[in-house]
Amino acid sequence: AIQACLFDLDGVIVDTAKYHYIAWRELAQDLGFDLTPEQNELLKGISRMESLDIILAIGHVTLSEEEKIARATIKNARYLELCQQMKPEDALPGVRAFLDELQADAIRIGLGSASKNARLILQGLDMLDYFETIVDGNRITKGKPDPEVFLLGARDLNAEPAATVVFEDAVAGVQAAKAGGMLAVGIGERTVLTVADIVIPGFENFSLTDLRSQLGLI
Ligand code: G16
Ligand code: MG
Repeated sequence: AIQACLFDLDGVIVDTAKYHYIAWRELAQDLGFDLTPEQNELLKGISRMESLDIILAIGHVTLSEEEKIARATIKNARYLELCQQMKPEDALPGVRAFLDELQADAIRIGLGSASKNARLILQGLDMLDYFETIVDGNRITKGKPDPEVFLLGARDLNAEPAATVVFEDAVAGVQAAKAGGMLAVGIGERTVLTVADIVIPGFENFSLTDLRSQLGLI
């Protein structure tokens, strides 16, 4: 039986990638180069400082450690400013209904995100109360694809990894779930999320019964 479900934040609960993209693109342009939407894809699920390193490599720019921290701080301030527009209606379609179903079935719910802003974002969506535990970028020492983020989440919820389902839109996140011995539901495309147990386009018209049957649990 499913004991717990762990959710990634960006790309699963809400589309914050569009705000990350605007803020990262401004940082790149300040340094004299552009960042394409395709390049932004590479940053999904990746921590802030690792994302910066990838962007600097794209632009062939080298910065001192101090300068990197300063630029990342400006980017984050801009990102948070953009996130202020976020309202409860911005939760991705079907997510709330799916969380309601899990609660009604006493399946425990946690968040596993690389973001250091996870709490703020959930607050903006008015969704904090769904999550019994939040494992975010402030708590982990190793980013996805390391399983740490999800193993901590499962432990917090007293769930066995094999009875825990992870919902992830990023390749690194799906890999993290599988490395932790969990069931992985990819949100996106099968061709991209190759190691997921099942892949769905999103939570619209997706029920707990669908989850169980697609995972072969009933
Ligand atoms: C998210 C995003 C990443 C972002 C990371 C860190 O991860 O997908 O693009 O770089 O958080 O975010 P912040 O700068 O807010 O700490 P996830 O794991 O929620 O998809
Ligand atoms: Mg994500």
